[in-house]
Amino acid sequence: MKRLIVVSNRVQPPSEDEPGNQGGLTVALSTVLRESDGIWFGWSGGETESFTGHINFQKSAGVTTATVDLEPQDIHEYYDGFANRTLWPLFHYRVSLAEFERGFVDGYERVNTRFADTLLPLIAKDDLVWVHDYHLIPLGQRLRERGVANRIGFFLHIPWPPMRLMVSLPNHQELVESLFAYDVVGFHTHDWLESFIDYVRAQMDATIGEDNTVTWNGRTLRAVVCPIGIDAQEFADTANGPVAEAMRQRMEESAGGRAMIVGVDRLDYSKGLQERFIGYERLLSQREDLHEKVFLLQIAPPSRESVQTYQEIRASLDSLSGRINGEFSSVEWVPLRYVNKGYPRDVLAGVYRAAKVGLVTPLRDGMNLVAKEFVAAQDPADPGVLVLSNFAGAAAQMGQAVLVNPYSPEEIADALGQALTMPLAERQERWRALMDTVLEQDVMWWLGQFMAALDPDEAPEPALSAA
Ligand code: GDG
Repeated sequence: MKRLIVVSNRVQPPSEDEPGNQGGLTVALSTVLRESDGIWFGWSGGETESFTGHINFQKSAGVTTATVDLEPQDIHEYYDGFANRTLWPLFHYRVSLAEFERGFVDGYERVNTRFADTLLPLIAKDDLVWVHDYHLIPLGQRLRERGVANRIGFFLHIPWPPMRLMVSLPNHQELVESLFAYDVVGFHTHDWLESFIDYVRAQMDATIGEDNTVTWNGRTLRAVVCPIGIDAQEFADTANGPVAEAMRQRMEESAGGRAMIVGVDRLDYSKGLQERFIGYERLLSQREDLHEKVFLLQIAPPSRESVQTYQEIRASLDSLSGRINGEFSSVEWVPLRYVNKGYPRDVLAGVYRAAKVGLVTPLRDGMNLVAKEFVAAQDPADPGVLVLSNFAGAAAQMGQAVLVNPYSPEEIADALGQALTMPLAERQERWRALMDTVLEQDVMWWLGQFMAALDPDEAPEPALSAA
């Protein structure tokens, strides 16, 4: 087995103390890193006055991590700046929220170069290198410039925008050209892959060969569709476990016989929270019969709080939730419970299980793991209903959910009405089909698909078009 080097902006090592409380990605990557004696490299999240390239090695639950601190200016320009204020909004189709500043580009290039210089001595001849996400698009090219001839793969966790949006990025060409340093470039869905292919065909005159191999300027990459999953069996077990069960009971008691609709999202404008609240408000206006009988629990831990657009969306949600509760609450009923904090995964599993409806309505999402977690946590005998945005990558695999246009308050209200009254047999039928997919195309499946494309010598390559 070849050694794997994973590179991502932040490193999320497995925890020895709380093995049940880590995300599927951590579990999956850790398995391969442990088995291949690999390294997980990235930013520590910490600051240093002056970048030295000092690597902090640690071993956690058998996984070696290697992290570096960054300068405040790096964090401002690379992370808060180009990654989160330019690429994130643009790649989520929100050009008007994207900020284009040369200083951000400089910081992004600088940090990617620093990552490459620091990582270079750690790479041995046969290592496989796997770079993750929009923070690090140019890293492969920086490594090639330093003589790295290893197989290098890149996986994008967020959407790839349509070509006509992509060209609004002043340095779009340079950024996309740098992807040709990779051997494999992975996307969650055919839609994102097609947008990428449209771009390279129209803007770069690249040649598209069989199996989405793309050749430009003498370099060939292979674009693959590889939808990420969760550790579904483990999550289902967690939802059946004691912590989740205690939480489910607490929720049931506090619901007092009312049907719970649940949303769980990082507080981010891509998740469609404002539109969701307005859709729920529409339901309450239209359906007086549901008053006192339902409530929406929205868990939304704050994220990227130093970015202004995130402060604005938080303020807007504070005001919307106040408006909804002000208008509809009674002395005994609060229709919207809006919570700005996070909970441990096993507690979350109990919350999902207590819910009659999972409301997942991002305006754009690369995949969306909450949709899959909600399904995995349900009780097969009495499963809740998933209401899912058409514009989440997950919709490509989860057609048995009640699919909605997340921009339409009417569609959200109608879907909630349908979900709340769906007969048991239909709920079971839809859930079984969703659960089969979530179990089959889980996070280890995703990892196996990508690794097979990255290292075709090692494993016979399975079909990559299952989604
Ligand atoms: C990016 C892409 C893609 C949320 N609140 C709590 C909590 N969470 C966990 C959820 C879920 C994860 O965070 C969020 O994952 P998503 O996939 O929904 O969204 P992003 O963070 O935007 O992730 C996305 C993903 O990368 C993977 O490729 O699917 O499209 O945007 O696991 O459960 N976890 C805990 N407490 C919380 O309160 N423990």
